[in-house]
Amino acid sequence: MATPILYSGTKNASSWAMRAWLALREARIEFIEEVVDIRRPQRFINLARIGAFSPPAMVPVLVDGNTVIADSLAIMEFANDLAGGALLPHQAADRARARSLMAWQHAGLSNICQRISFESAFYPFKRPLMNVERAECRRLFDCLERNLELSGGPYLFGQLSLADLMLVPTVVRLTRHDLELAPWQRSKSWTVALLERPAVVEWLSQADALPHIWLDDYLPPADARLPELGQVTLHEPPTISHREPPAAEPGRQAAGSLLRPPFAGRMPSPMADSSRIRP
Ligand SMILES: N[C@@H](CCC(=O)N[C@@H](CS)C(=O)NCC(=O)O)C(=O)O
Repeated sequence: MATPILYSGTKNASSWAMRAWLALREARIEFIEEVVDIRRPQRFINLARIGAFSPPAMVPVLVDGNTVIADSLAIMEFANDLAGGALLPHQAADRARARSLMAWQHAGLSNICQRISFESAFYPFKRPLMNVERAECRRLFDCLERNLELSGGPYLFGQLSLADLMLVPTVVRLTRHDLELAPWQRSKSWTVALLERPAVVEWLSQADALPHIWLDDYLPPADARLPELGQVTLHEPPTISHREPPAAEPGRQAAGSLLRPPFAGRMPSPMADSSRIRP
């Protein structure tokens, strides 16, 4: 039988492809990897080629003989099936909990991933996480910590599962933005265990070697407050001020401009489409 082909994505841009790729690797399934360059401008023609055999015209896509699997979650489930179910918990209730976490991530993880692009994990400098992002991280890590407490670790359901793999790109985003994990010691060890897995190391080392993909919406609005984690509570009011920015002086940028110290003059112009979905 022919070896399946995974049409994957640019490694510092495609968190979706990373999940499918990791699941296939961890399930020890042999596959041919075809990296589809999703950077502009070649993005459009390359995705149109994918559209010739996969209606969503997106990556990842796994082609196994006549079977076209056009979604990262479906590829992950397929990998688990081929591995005899080794990548999901054995108990039905645990499997349902694992799939709940996977669905949460697949649906955007309460905006964490829309706000913090995968591309930004590879930038040479990082903006501080905003208050609202830290609050969402607290919600996520409180939940992960409870899972790890229940399972005893080292992974969310004891052994490595699709739920862990699904969250790897988020772990990369957040740890590389220096999220302080001290309040969640079990989760801290869990992130270390995930980031040390050979498949994760292999993907990230290739991603780190690629040219950065600058997105124009990385920086926060100029008037957003960026408080310390200690100031965050789950019930605090929204932190983004809605006051009107002062009018610009003649010949200068308005206060609402995204380019402001400390980044002013240091950001190359954006090269990629920042409007796409990014969990
Ligand atoms: N739900 C899909 C989403 C895949 C996706 O959005 N892939 C991006 C690359 S990371 C893409 O191909 N985007 C093409 C486009 O937006 O036109 C999955 O999980 O596989």
